Amino acid sequence: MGYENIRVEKRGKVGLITLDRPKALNALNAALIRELGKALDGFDADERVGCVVITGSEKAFAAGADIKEMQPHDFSSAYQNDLITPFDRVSRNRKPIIAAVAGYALGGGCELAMLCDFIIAADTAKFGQPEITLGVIPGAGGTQRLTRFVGKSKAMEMVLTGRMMDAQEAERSGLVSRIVPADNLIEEALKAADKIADFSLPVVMMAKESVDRAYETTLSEGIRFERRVFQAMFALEDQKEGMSAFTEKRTPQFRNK
Ligand code: CO8
Repeated sequence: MGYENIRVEKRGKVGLITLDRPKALNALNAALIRELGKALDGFDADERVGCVVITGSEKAFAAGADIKEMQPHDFSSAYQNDLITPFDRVSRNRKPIIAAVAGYALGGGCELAMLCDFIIAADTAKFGQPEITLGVIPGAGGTQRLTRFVGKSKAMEMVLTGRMMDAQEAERSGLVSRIVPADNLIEEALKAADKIADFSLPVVMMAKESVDRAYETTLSEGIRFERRVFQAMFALEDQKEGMSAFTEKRTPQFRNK
């Protein structure tokens, strides 16, 4: 499939997706969201890919859902041509996804970044949920995920006023894992992704699944889940290799088994 709204490439074991609608600041229209799902399907099925990076441009990761495309909807058409459910595809990805964010990550753009497993921000990044200024509320998890990331007070202020957060505030609040200079953003995100892709893929996938459980269940159930997964890992060749390599003082060669 050819892509018109994103660029898709492989850098070694990393799948790199670049949102590419520069004239609309990477606004997320239905076609872009479809293409994003298709690209993620491809990387999830490709056993040579161990991690994915989603990025945008210097000016915008994504300035939100495409307002011009949404504007004509009434309730019935918004419901029937549901833009949001296909967006959930990002959170169902089994391999890790890093969001590399420079510039604006607003509305659906902020929600897309939060659907990824972690966010590396350029020092130019700006996060916000400005939907209230358009007469709506966030629709792809903004009121829920932002609140879990930054707490009620800050999330409430951002959702109710539309105020943006800069990269420093986003890091302080726990929304992003770290800040890097804008010029090094892709390099740093790819470096982190490469590191992940060099580990055992089933272990990486189960680590991601286990951390995600923390958002879905009670502490005691999450701990029980983690313990079973930990014990099950002793059936993997990669556990034998990882622990043997440590005792033999050599670098492990994981075979993803
Ligand atoms: N949708 C459509 N077009 C957009 C969007 C957008 N979200 N954002 C920017 N553009 C377009 C502008 O219309 C403009 O196009 P044109 O040149 O044809 O007029 C072009 O991009 C450049 O934008 P600006 O001239 O406005 O650039 P500035 O640097 O002056 O301003 C801003 C940058 C501050 C980012 C400004 O463009 C802006 O406020 N954009 C809208 C931000 C916003 O409100 N986002 C929330 C959208 S609603 C939403 O995301 C709901 C999500 C629901 C679920 C989503 C599931 C996918």
